[in-house]
Amino acid sequence: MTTHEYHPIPFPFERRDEADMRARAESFLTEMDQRRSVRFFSEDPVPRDLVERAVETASTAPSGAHRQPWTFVAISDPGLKREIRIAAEKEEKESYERRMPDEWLEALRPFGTDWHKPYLETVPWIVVVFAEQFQVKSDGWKRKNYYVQESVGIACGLFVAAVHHMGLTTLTHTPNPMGFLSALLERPPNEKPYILFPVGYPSADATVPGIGRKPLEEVSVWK
Ligand code: IYR
Repeated sequence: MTTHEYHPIPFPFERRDEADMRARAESFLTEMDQRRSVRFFSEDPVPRDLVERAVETASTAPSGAHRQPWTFVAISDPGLKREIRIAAEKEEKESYERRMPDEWLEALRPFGTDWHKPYLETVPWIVVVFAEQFQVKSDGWKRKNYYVQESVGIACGLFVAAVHHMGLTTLTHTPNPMGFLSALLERPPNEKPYILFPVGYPSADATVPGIGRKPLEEVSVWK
């Protein structure tokens, strides 16, 4: 068992004055509040290095025992994107037509979503996030990971923020069930598909639903 020796925070962490903190907090909030989930994507290409930066940002997330239990599979190959669209739509059609209870369909009705996912084929990048349930070494040795759901969820949040910050857009897409992604992307059984992010520019005629966000009073309690 090795120990991680503690050392000083490796950057000049200086206390900012409160005015500076307020300005930074406001400006970050304003920027994040401008993020929208977009379902209509342009086919315009996005350079790979931008997606790489978003993945690296996501991978700064805190994780249980620092296992970083995530794999981001970034797909630009047109044939693979097409296969993903076909497989996702097959599952989604089954879900919308048979698996999802009326209450769920009712909740989604205002958004007008259905089983068609054309953007999966046309968007420049699909990033599929896999959650590593346990580590496996070549000799078959296994080691459990901890707080995998929480860790990967936080990483995905940072990914969404990074994509937005650089001027691109994405959609949190969870085709259900997602097992087909393990097969298509040839991921090992210790990794479970978690979320799929189409990443690109919004199309010129992209629209978003007219929804607002809950105000602070509705999402917080102070004691
Ligand atoms: N996975 C489906 C259904 C869906 C479910 C929820 I909850 C949403 O917020 C949106 C969609 C789909 O992607 O259409």
